[in-house]
Amino acid sequence: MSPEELSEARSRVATAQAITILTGAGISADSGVPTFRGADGLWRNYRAEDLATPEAFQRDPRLVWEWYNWRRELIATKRPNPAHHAVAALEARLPDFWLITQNVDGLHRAAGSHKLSEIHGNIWMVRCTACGTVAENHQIPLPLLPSCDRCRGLLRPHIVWFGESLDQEDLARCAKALQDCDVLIVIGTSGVVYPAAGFASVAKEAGAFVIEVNPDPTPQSDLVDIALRGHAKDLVPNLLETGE
Ligand code: BJW
Ligand code: ZN
Repeated sequence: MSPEELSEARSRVATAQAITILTGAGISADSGVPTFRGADGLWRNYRAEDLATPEAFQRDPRLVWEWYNWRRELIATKRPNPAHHAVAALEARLPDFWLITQNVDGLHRAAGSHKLSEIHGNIWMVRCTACGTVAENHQIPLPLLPSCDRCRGLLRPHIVWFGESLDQEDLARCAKALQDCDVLIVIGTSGVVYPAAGFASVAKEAGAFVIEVNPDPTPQSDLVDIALRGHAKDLVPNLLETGE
C-alpha cells in the first residue's frame, strides 16, 4: 500500500455521495474478539464450521450452547474500538450510508451505528425453536437447555448458521445499498462465506469504487480498486475522518 493509495482512498471517501461498508470479524479483532479463521479461531478443537450448523444443534444443543455461553462471556467484556466509532461517525454525517455486518457481537450498535444490517444475526438475541419468538437476552451463562418464556420450547441463538437462509428483507436492503453506493469499503473479512463474499463484486459491477481494509489478501483482493493493508483500528479512522 503506497501513500498515494491511502490518499486516493481518502479522497474517494470524502467526495462520495453514498457509501456502503461491509465488515467482518477483523474489525472486532482490534477489540479483542477472536476471529473465526486462523490460529485464534478454534474452541476446544472444534471449528466454527462444526458448531454453527442446525445439524450440530440438533445433535448436541448443550455443546452448542456451551460454545455460545463462552462467546457471550468473552464478548460482554469487549468495547467498540476506533474503527467501530469511525464507522458510526460517518453514518452521522453522510445521509446516504448503509452498514452491512457479518458480526454477531453487537459492537457496531454499541458504537452508535443504527443504519445497519446484521446479516448473520446477533449473539444477544434468542429464538424459540417451537414458536419462533425472538427476544433480546443478555443472561450469562444461559442454562445449557434454555427454554422459551411463552411455550417452554427450546431456545437457540438468533444467528444464521451454515446452510440456513439469511433474512430476505435484510438481503434486499443490502442489495439496494450495494447497487446504490459510489464507494464500498470492505473491512476485516476473509471473504469466504457467502452471500457476503459476493458483495464486493456486486458493488463493483454496479460501478462502485471498492476499498478493502485487511492485513492479509483475500479472494476479493484482485477485484478491489485499492487494498489497504493494516489493522482496522489504525486505517479506518484515517480513511473515514477526512476532516472536510
Ligand atoms: C483484520 C484484523 C484487523 C484480522 N483489522 N482485519 C456459494 C458458494 C459456496 C458456498 C455457498 C454459497 N452460498 C452459500 C453457501 C454455503 C455457505 C458458505 O458460504 N460456505 C462457505 C464456507 C463456502 N453459506 C451459507 O450457508 C449461508 N447461507 C446461505 O447462503 O443460505 C442459502 C444457501 C444455503 C446453502 C447452500 C446454498 C445457499 C449462511 C452463512 C452463515 C455464516 N455464519 C457464520 C457463523 C455464525 C455463528 C456465530 O457467529 O455464532 O458467521 S460463519 C462465520 O464466518 C461467521 C462470520 O460472520 C462469517 C464470516 O467470517 P469473517 O467475518 O470473514 O471472519 P474470518 O475469521 O473468516 O476472517 C477475519 C478476517 O479479518 C481475515 O481476513 C483477517 O485477515 C482479518 N483481520 N485482524 C482488519 N485487526
Ligand atoms: Zn416458544
